[in-house]
Amino acid sequence: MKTQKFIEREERYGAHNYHPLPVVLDKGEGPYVWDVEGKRYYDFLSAYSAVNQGHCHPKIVKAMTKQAKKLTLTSRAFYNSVLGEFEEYVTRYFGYDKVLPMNTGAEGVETALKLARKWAYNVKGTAEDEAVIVTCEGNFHGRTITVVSFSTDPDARKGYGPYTPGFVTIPYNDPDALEKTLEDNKNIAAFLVEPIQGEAGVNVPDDGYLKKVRDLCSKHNVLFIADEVQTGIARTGKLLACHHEEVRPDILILGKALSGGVYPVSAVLADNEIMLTIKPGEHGSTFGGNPIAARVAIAALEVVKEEKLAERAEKLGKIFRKEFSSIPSEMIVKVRGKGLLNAVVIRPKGGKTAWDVCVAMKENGVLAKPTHGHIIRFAPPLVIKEKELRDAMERIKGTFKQFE
Ligand code: IF1
Repeated sequence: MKTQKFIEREERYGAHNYHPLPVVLDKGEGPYVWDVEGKRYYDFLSAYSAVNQGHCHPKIVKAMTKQAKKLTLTSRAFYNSVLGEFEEYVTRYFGYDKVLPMNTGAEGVETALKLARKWAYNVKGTAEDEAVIVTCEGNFHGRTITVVSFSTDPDARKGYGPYTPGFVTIPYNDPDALEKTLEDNKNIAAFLVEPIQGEAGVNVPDDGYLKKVRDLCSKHNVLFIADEVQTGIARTGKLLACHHEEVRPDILILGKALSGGVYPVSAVLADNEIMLTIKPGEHGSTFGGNPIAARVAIAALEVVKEEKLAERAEKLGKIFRKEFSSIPSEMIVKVRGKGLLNAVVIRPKGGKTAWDVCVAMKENGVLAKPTHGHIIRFAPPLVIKEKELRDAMERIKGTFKQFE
């Protein structure tokens, strides 16, 4: 069995920091991936929403390969002929004065935290080293030591102390808790929040939550930082999840599908008052804003508009949730989500868990993975066609029937 050989080799030579589903992927195209046995699957994870434009989107791959043959990396010690084009394109695209380009989502989050602290000291007038940033229970913002310092997930946080100070945690989807924290503590610099909590199991807040966050942050002169690394780039049925409530964060963090999953690209957008608090030499990254990343991101964002991915996610997401709600299975507690970012809460049955359902779905040609044990996230590439979505739904329904 080729699959087993690949798995055993990773087991032997690779760190054990993941427990992947037993499938070895070899090729991807649009909503499909193929394993080393040549079997085809619908990808319902999309690399955690990094492949919104579909696997190996030809326009994005072309942009990457063309640039790769010309100039790959200069560092920011010098200007390059592509970065400015990306900076102008992405700031106009999302409506901000400036962008600070990085590579991974976690680096984007770290950059946003640094901007918030700089702004607190240099603009708001908070005493040096006294700035506090509010985060939410159930958050996921990356894996650096500072970011896991404010994680409430023991698996992400335990054993990595000592932790970075300067963070307070409040319940998610609780405007009153935010208001009380902002009233009680004058040193709050910012509130960092996911418009929908991805890792927590697609935790969708009440309608109006983001609007209340926006108003409270404005009222208390605190920065509203939206982590749209996973919810952004059309995933939830709008270009940004914040757009469902027409709110504009002070700092916007993007990653994942900003590159269509072709290359690590992240970006932090903000207006001048915030962005210019970081002066030359005060922050950076070797690969941040490199020519390939810049070309790839422009192409990835063009695809979002050209292929109307937000509208697709909105329409197909409604079909997904409607079809899922009609599956008569005791294992399905509820389905929730927005656009094509959805999750199903599973009730174990006869010793069978969400993991067993995912293994069985794999056999039926659909790849998805549980998060936090009993929740399965379903997030196909936004380019999936309606008939492909319905075919995948039939396979998912058939899987649950197997557990009846
Ligand atoms: C893993 C899930 C986890 C993110 C948000 C920042 C980052 C992420 C809202 C950091 C990354 C990835 C990381 C990956 C699994 C996946 C994930 F939520 F998407 F499912 F872990 F929670 N903000 N999420 O979702 O971006 O540095 O990874 O580019 O670490 O296992 P990154």
